[in-house]
Amino acid sequence: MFKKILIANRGEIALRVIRTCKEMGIKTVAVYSKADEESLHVRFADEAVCIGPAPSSESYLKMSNIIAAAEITNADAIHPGYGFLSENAKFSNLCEEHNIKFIGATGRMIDQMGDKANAKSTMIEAGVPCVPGSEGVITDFEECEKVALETGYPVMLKASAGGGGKGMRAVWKSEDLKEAWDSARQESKAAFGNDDMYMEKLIEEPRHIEIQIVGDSYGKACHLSERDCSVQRRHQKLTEETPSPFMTEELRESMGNAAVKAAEYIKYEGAGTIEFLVDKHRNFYFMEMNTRIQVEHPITEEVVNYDLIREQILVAAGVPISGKNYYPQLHSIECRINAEDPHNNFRPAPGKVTTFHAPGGHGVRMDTHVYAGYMIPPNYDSMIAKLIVTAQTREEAINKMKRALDEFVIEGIKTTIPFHRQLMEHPDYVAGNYTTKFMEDFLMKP
Ligand code: MV4
Repeated sequence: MFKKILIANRGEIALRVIRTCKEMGIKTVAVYSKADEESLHVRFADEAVCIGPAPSSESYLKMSNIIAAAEITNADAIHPGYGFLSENAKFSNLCEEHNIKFIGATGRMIDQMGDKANAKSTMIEAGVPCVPGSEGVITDFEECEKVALETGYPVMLKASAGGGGKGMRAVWKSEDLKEAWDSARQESKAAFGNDDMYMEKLIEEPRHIEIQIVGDSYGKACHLSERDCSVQRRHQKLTEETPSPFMTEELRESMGNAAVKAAEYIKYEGAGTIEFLVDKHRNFYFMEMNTRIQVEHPITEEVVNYDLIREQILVAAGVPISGKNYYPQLHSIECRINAEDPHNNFRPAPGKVTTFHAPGGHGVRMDTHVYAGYMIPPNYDSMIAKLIVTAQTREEAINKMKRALDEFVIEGIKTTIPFHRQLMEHPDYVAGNYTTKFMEDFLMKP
């Protein structure tokens, strides 16, 4: 078992990993930028190393500085959290070259699943349902036209290097295809240095339902059921829940088995998520695979009573998984609290937190690094807390979330608390009747 783990991340996820390490008797090393000198993960860790100035490119993305920090503190493993270098193949390989265990996917696996067209071809081989469309990457516009006719409009053009909606275009009629093809490739080239495109039949008003999986180093994988992440704004998840209000036991079995089949086919090791699009007829299709722990992992932990960070560490240390699957025994909802102003188009609102009163009580979990007097740096992601509530039923969970949000006092900056409070009263949300289109029609009341 590892003696010392360096956490190559910041904020709430760094605290999350440090907490589980402490429970496992594993020493911890925090890395921090100059802007994070006063951040909690620095204080909670056994050791802390400053790896550079505020900009991420000079600190949390600076591979050489992170490896150096691991070397001088003699860490035998690195946990990357999510974001930053968590899905960077070069960094995963660099850790391996330095004999430091990367608690995540291998560089080869990251490359294989990060190339979306390749990931899809792999899933087709594995027998996982995929959206009909092109066989891999489209070479030129002539083929693009041909595939669109074969697929049938509307179609979705997607960047193979993409993710999160960049380089993606919905095309409803053939006369719009050329402009979409050119602009999507241009956007993808600019964002990822790669303009490989693939095409799919457009799934109208889909739900985003993802399956948590864990694979061990003996070729075994299991699933821990679903998370419904359909409430998104500009491809940013705002709130997630499990079980999905759209799920049936039969659909959960089919999606869970497909996710385990995919994980075992690629011999996936560690925690991962298979994202699916689900249409109104409850057909599900592979969308993307994430080879990291995700922001929303706590709702799964709460309903199946399982520590996913602990499992990541055990699997990385060569411990086999039990092999059984996990099904929700409760209902859990997560609200992402961002330093943004929901009354002003969710624009970022960094600054100093003067008051921070976190909610508590039965079934309330608060994953945050923020405290009264903390200065929210403008350099990083705007998420400052995850409020997670868990109850016997969805109705009780929604009531608990309303009560917890009413208790939650943050002064000195604007936050998305008012948005979440209104969401919990929105009739379609309360009815569980929402898709990825939901936020397009959501209007904040003053
Ligand atoms: C789709 C789709 C409809 N049909 N693919 C958005 C980013 C990336 N995760 C893939 N996405 C989509 N792919 C087909 N064939 C609709 C979306 C989509 C979406 C998916 C999940 C969550 C939110 C979304 C918001 C807009 C579009």
